[in-house]
Amino acid sequence: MITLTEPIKVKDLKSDVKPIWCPGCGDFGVLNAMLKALTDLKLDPAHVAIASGIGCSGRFPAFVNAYGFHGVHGRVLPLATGIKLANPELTVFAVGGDGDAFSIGVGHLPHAARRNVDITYIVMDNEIYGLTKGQPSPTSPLGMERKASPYGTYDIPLNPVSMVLSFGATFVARGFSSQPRDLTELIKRGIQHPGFAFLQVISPCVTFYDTYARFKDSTVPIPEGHDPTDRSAAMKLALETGVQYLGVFYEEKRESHHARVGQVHEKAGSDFSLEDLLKRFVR
Ligand SMILES: Cc1ncc(C[n+]2csc(CCOP(=O)(O)OP(=O)(O)O)c2C)c(N)n1
Ligand code: SF4
Ligand SMILES: [Mg+2]
Repeated sequence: MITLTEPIKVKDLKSDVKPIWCPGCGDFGVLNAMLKALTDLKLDPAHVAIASGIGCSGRFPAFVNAYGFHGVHGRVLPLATGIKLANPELTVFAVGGDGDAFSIGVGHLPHAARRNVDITYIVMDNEIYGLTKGQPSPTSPLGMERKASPYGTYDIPLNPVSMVLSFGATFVARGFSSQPRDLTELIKRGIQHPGFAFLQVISPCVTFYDTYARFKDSTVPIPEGHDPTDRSAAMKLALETGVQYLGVFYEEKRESHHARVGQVHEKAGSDFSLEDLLKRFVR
């Protein structure tokens, strides 16, 4: 984490590109919380990189005055992993939507988690495909009736938090875009976590599936006394169906992916040559 000696203001971190999200979109709350987290931690924007997939949420990097890469649909995690490996000094974010993360891109999630890639992954979960006008996503609730599912959806939704816990992620949290102060703190903890920090952020799509009222009534803070180093206790909270808990479910310190990769390269030393490796395996 490379920081500035002088404070930096939120306005300095806003790019000249103005968000074109619909007024009231939850993604505004996530962007504001992210900008506040970056300023609170005095992160040097010249050492911050934000990668994204495709979707309304995928537009995110364009609005921040830092390095950004709007990648292709579902490939944000390989992209962010590559950025971190190439330059471990950077603070790296992966951002995107529930479709990007849990549908087309879901194959990358277990591997980023088990590798403990030192990035903060923020999934703006609106339980729908916003950009493509409201098709059901893997987190849409059973029976959701919208224009693209007029008779109701018939598949049960994925549970992102329990899924990522089972993949061995070392930091797992859930926030809500309409609780900016708590969300800022979660993002700061994710940045400071030296490994894969996964944040599911409830971020309603006011245009195609307005869930503000539902989540206002069904979200509660994680109970005081929860031990975030206990993965089974975290799993129990994640599997709760009556309410949606907000806060840090789980946190564990474990060596990061780039640290281990660095050690292997050091061990291989001058014997390591990509050319030799290719000769051995490519005929
Ligand atoms: C390979 C590929 N398949 C399909 C699409 C069409 N597409 C664009 S965004 C999107 C879904 C976005 O949903 P989500 O990730 O939840 O983001 P949101 O818009 O809700 O923020 C799809 C299917 C695409 N761009 N590329
Ligand atoms: S369509 Fe939905 S997700 Fe996309 S900008 Fe509008 S409110 Fe946000
Ligand atoms: Mg979505």
